[in-house]
Amino acid sequence: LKEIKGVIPALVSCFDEHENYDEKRQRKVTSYLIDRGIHGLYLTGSTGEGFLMTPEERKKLVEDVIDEVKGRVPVIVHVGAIGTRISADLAKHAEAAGADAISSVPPFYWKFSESQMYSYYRDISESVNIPMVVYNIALAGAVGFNFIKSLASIKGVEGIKYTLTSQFEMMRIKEEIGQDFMVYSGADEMAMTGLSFGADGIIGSFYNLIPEPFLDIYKAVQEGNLFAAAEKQRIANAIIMHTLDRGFQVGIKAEMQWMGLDAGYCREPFGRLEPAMEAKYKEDFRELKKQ
Ligand code: NAY
Repeated sequence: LKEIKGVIPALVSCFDEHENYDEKRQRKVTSYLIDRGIHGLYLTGSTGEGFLMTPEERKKLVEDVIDEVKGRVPVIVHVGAIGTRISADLAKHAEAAGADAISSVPPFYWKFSESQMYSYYRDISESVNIPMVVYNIALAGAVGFNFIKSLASIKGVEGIKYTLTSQFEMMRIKEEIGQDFMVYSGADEMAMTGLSFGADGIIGSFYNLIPEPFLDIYKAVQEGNLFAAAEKQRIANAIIMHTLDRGFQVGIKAEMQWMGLDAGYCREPFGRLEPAMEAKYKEDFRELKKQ
């Protein structure tokens, strides 16, 4: 897992106007992002609308993307589902398809106990020989520091994607679990501070849309140039805030289209951009992009 670092888009999943998975668009978006210099890809996560896809669709997307990537960048596959059996099956498939790592949110909805969540990560990790990245996000019920520590003792659990605003924990994870335990910062609007607090990489939605300022931020933080990194973050955040107003899943795909990259549409119930607001939204985006 130590090789996977830097700017990693949580890749959008491409659907056509009838919500069918669209391989052609998916391959195009994949190669386009690699050409723009991103360092890895994270598939079928929150941005990738993974929970709105069937396991078969998830597997097909994973195969297509890995085939398109052709080893140019590492690929992490999010295999999270409520049930261990489904996740382990997705994990085994990801490994066979050539993924470099898997990742998962904890099982959610029924408020599973820590011991149940522990068995979930243990059983999935045991089913494969590639590393697991725990995905800590409030949407699935965030887990606390002590439990992260206990998950880190499972063979195969080698990192965490930390999508919470309590960034001081990233530093603590590195200090108490070990510098080799990989930390990926998951809040795009705090990429700069996440990296400054010791994250090895950033995984998020907006690296599909505007990877450039984040590639600059990553480089600037590595060089210790925090003021330059903060300035790039400020510019990126104006676009993030503008997009969050409309719901980022729909907003990002619309904006990608305006930049000449057709990533298709979202699955329902995310909906579409309302035609009445489209012109103003587009104009504001163009202005922000000029910065
Ligand atoms: C994934 O799996 O798609 C992600 O890593 C997405 C992480 C995103 N967080 C949430 C809550 O969805 O990229 C962030 C987020 O869109 C961004 O920080 C804007 O708030």
